[in-house]
Amino acid sequence: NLKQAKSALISVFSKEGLAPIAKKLNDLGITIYSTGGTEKFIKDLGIEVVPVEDVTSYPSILGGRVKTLHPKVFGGILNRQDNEGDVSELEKFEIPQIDIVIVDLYPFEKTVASGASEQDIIEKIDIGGISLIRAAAKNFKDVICVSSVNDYEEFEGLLTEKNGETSLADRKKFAAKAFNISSHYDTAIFNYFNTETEIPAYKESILTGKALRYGENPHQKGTFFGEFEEIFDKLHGKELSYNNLLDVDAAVNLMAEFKGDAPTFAILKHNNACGLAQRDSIHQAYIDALAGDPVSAFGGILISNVEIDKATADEIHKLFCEVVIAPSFSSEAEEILKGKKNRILLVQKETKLPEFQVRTCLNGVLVQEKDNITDAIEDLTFATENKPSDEELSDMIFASKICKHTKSNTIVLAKNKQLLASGTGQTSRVDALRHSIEKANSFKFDLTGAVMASDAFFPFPDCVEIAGNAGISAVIQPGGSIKDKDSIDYCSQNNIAMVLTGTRHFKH
Ligand code: 93A
Repeated sequence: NLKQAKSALISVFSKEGLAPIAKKLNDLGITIYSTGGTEKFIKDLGIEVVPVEDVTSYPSILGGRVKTLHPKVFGGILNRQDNEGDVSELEKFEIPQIDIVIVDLYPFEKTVASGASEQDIIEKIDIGGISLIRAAAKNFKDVICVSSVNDYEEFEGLLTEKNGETSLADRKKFAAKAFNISSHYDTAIFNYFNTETEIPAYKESILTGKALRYGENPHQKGTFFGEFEEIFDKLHGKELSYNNLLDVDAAVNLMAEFKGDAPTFAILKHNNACGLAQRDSIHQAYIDALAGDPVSAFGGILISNVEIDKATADEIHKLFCEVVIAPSFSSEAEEILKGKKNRILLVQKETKLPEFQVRTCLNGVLVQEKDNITDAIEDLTFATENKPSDEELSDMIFASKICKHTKSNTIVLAKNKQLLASGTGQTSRVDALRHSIEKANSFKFDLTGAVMASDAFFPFPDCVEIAGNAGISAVIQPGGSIKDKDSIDYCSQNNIAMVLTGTRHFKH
């Protein structure tokens, strides 16, 4: 793929270093085409040169703004020599083949640096020259592009070495240099224009995701990067929104805690469980989950750990809810739930969920392992003399699982495998507890004999005091505060059982 050059187009702002090149080309019998000032310079060297106007049959116009921008010039550069159509078009339109393009661009950066006026700076935005460079570099299979004075020596060496021939590798290397020049040049122009604005440098996304209707709010754009279909079969309903996806994520992670357990139903809002119950039938589990907070359930995300049957679907159908997730739906249940056009029905497949979590942080990302510890009865330390009953023990584990999947600070109150109330995402644990008690009271739950779970230790005995006054009889918490003893003593004196898990479950 050596190629003998027969013609060259030279258009350079700085004529420095050009003389030996022009002479070399002339010695090799290469025809030189050139623009105004460059043409005069070469002619003055006593070297034969064809004005580009002779090729285009058009004068340089608009004070030089348009001199090489012509199909006869760009056709001569961009034609593919192995393409019959291109070759015959060159003949038809009398376009000369151009094998070498030598350009030195208008000195844009230097002009900006000199403190020139805006008008002078704008005039130094090279249009024709940059186009010549891009065209020649694009067509490196046939054309060699010399785009900088710094490359004259290397180029002259090539000409000497191979008597005007160039290899494909040479041409591709010079094309790479050319795009380096053109990209740098345009970046300098961008930087100049961007001094009064603050547009961040454009970066093309390296990932392709699924554009969502919008992000968290309608004025935010949003995209999902992931394989939704790996985890779910979508049976019905509208497109999932950004918030739906986050709730679905929260729901499947929460329900993973109850995999293989008795029928369990959860209702989530804003990523937190607002209702959750475990019963002998999924129908009853749904009814008792809903009873936990029928107000929050409106527009919620529903998830079951077993198949949803007709009886359950009949109940769910009375509720306005966004998404229903289950490992399967009976055919009758599916029909019933499809009765609302927008309601999203998802069958969760047996896929394993990812082991890592990623989120943005400042100008980077945070990656962490998932919280994979689920508190179990055998891991508990009994802190008080008075031991919890079996019911209290299993309620505490139940509450602790919910706690783990609720935004910190969290307090979860539960009884008889039913979530009574939780305080979610509060800045103090006391607030979380107060909120949960108030909420449970508002739905007329009797807290006597209820259990309390906390996602982190109690720094003071205030929480157990408030809980004790509300009738709570057992407390599960990680422990580890230097003042653990204050909380434990209070429990001992007030006939409250306390167990320690040793594991904190913050969720931010
Ligand atoms: O104003 S331009 O953008 N319009 C053009 O069509 C054009 N073609 C080449 N400037 C153009 N050039 C530039 O002219 C070259 O990049 C080079 O910097 C300069 C050479 O002009 P002259 O040969 O007249 O000194």
